[in-house]
Amino acid sequence: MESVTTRVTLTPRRLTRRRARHKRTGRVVVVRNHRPAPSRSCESPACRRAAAPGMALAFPAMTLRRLVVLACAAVALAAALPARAGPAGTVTGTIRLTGPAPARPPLPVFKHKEVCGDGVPDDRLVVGPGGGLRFVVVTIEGVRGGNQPERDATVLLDNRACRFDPHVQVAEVGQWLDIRNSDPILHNADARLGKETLFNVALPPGRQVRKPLATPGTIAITCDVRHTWMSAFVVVAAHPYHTVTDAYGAYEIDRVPPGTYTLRVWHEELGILEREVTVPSSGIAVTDVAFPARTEPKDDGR
Ligand SMILES: [Cu+2]
Repeated sequence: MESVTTRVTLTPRRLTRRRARHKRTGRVVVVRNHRPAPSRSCESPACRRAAAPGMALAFPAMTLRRLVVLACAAVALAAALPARAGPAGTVTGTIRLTGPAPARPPLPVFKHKEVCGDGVPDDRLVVGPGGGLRFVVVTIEGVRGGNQPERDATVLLDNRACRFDPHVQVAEVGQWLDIRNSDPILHNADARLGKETLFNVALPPGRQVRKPLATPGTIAITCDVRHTWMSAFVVVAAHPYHTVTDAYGAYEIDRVPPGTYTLRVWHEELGILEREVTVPSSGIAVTDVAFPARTEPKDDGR
């Protein structure tokens, strides 16, 4: 068979097809290196260098540009993050109620039964497995030189199924409280810090309002639309060393600078307990706390 030589320029995919075809016919194909034509938008010096013949580049010009943008974004993000200076430990443990768990029947509903039903769970004293207490606020007091509060963050208090959700939460000074009504009925949020009324807002269905959290303390919130069973607490801390216990009564506070501090435990009905805790430079300090049993629901006069 006569051999024929042809000079062509092919893309890799077309080259593969052509080679397969001429392998059968015996025709020889001489292929020059294929180089994509420079983009018309390639006008910067860096881009022209990338497209110049003979240059061996690891990334196309557009990828380089994206890498530069990503690097700048990473530098800006690192500058925005709070400093994590020095060693830090973790404080963990369980908050329990001693003795048998008291019976807490659902709170009776007097209004809007078509939405709320005949009763709602009593979140004011929730005892889990092993006596673990839910909705206990745990804070570490006396940390000097630690992280500052994370300002401008937002926490949410929802009105859902005729309850405030969550029943207890912690925020930090300088943050915002969003209050939303996800129910198809009117609610209200009457917020008090001690004897001072912070705000009192009506919440028609679907409405959401935002309030500043400017002062440390425990904010008690109720619904004045004759929903006497509704209550919530927002504890505003002046530092980031806080948490709320889960359904097992467990808690964990991490990134605490080493030192000896006061572990403060607050429950809306059981009161306040304090323990000394020594945080190591790394690792975990375990501190369990137990409240004495109390069987009678709190009489809040409502
Ligand atoms: Cu309500």
